[in-house]
Amino acid sequence: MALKFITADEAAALVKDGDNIGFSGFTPAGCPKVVPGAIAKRAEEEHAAGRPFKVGMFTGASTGDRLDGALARAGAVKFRTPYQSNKDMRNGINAGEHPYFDMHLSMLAQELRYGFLGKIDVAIVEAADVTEDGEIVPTSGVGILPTICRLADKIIVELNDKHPKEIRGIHDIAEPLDPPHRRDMPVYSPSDRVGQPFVKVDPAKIVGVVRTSEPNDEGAFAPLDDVTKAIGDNVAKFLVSEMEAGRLPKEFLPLQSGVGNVANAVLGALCDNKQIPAFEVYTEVIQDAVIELMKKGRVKFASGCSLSVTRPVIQEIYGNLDFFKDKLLLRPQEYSNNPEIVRRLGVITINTALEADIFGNINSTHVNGTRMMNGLGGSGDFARNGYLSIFTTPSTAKDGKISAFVPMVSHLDHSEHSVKIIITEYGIADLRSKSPRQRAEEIIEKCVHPDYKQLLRDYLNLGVKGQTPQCLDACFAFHQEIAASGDMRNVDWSKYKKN
Ligand code: 0RQ
Repeated sequence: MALKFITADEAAALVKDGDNIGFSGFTPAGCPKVVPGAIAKRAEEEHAAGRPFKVGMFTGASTGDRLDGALARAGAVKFRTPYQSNKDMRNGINAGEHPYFDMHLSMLAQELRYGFLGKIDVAIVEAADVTEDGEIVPTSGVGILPTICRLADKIIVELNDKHPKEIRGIHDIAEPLDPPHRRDMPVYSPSDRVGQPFVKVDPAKIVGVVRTSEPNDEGAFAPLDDVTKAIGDNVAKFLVSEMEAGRLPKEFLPLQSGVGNVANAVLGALCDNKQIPAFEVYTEVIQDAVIELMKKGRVKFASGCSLSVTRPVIQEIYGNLDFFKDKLLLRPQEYSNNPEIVRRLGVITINTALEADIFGNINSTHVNGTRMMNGLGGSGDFARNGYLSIFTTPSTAKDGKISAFVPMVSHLDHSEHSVKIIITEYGIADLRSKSPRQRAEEIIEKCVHPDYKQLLRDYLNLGVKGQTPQCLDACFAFHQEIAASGDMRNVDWSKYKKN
C-alpha cells in the first residue's frame, strides 16, 4: 500500500477536538517534532474562533518543548500523563489548567491495553524508516510506540532523516500478552532480544507520513560541582565496599541511573574507580556518560528506552554505528522498566530524591507537598524492584534554606520499604536491617547537612513514643517554616516538646 506523504498542517487537520493522542519517544528523544506544533497552531485558531480544542496526551515520558511546551502554551491539554518536565506544562499543571496524572512508566502501555485510560484515537510517531507494508523503525527513543500504534485508529508518521535508516537493528520491539495469557518476559541479560527490530502495524492505519529533518531537543548538563562530584564518589565508594563485603557479585550487576547531573556524576565516578569492573547498564535513559564509558571499555552494554544524549554524541553514535550497534539496545518502556526483569537481573538502581524524611521515605515529585516538579518517572519501577535501591540527593537546596531531609516527607512516592541506601555529599546512610529510630540516627549522622543535624536530632528527642517517633503536631514544621520565614533553619521545637 503506497505511503501518503502530507504536510504537518494536513496531519494536524486529521486530529479532532477531544481526541486522545499517543506520542512516541521518551524524553525529547524519539518524540515527533513538527505535527504537535501544527496541532497547537490549530488549537489557537479554533480558540480564536470561539470553538473548543483540547487533546488528551499520552507520551513515553517527558518530551521536548515542541510537544509539551507548544500544546501547553496553546491551552490544548485535555489531560496529560505519565511524566513531564517542561516549564510551561508544569506551570499549567500547578495552576490547575492541565489535568495531570503521574504514573509508573512501566505501567502505561498495559493500562492503555486494559482500557483503564480511555481510547487512543491517533498515534503520532517519529520514525527513521517506514515501509509500505507497515514496518516502522523508531528513532532514538521508543516509549509506548508499539502499543499506541496497535491501539490507535489512525497513525501519523514523522519520517525524520536526522536518524539514518541504518539504525534498524538497534531496537528490540515486543509487547507482552495480557493476563491470563501473560508469559515470562525472557530477558535474562541486558543484551537479550525478545522481539523484532521494528514495529509492525496495519499499513491501512497509516493516514499520512510527514517528512522532517529536525534534531532532538537537548538539555545541557551543568558542569560537575563539588556537591555532585562528592555524591558520585560516595556512590562508587559504597559499591566497592559492597563488593568487598561479598554482597555484590564480583562480576558486578547491571546498573540503572536516573536523569540529570547527579546521575552523570555517579557514572563518571564509577568509571574512575578501577575497583569496579566494566559493567552493563539496564536503564530507561541512556545519557552521555554511558557512551563515554562505552568508548573507554568501562560499560560493556547498555539497554534502555532512549538515547537521551546531546547532539554531538548522537552524531558520534550515528557516525560509528559499527562500534555502537552491538553495544546498545532500545526497548519499549514496558520492557526497559519492567519490574519482573529488573528484579531478575538484580539491577542496582540509583535515583534522585527531591526530599527524604529521616525514616527513609522519599518524595520525588512535589515541592512542599503541593507543586508538581516532573513526576515519578521510572524511579518506582526500578527502586521497588532493584537488587539495591539507592537514592541520592544534595543535602540542601536553595542555598541551604531548604533541607533535603525533613521529619516527614510532604508527599510520598517511595516508602521506607523500597529504600535501602541514601547518599549525599556528606556520606552514605545504610538503612538495611534498621528500625525507624535507627534509620533516623543513621541518616542524621551520615547524610544531613551540618546546619540541620542538631535540629533533626532534637526532633527525634521531642519525646514521642512508638515504633516511629513521628510528632504529628511538628512533622511539617520545616515546610511551614519555609513558607513563613523562607529558611528551614529557623524552626523552633520548644512549643512541641512532649516531656
Ligand atoms: O531547582 O531548578 O530552580 O535550581 O529542584 O533539583 O538538585 O538540580 O536535581 O535536576 O537531578 O532533579 C527529583 C526533580 C531532581 C529529578 C528531581 C530544587 C532545586 C532545583 C532540581 P532549580 P536538582 P535534579 C529516571 C528516574 C523523579 C523522576 C525519576 C526527578 C530543582 O531527579 O524528577 O527519578 N526525579 N526518574 O533547587 C524545593 C526541595 C528541593 C527543591 C531540590 N526539597 N524543595 N526545591 N529542589 N530539592 C528518569 C525518568 O523517569 C525519565
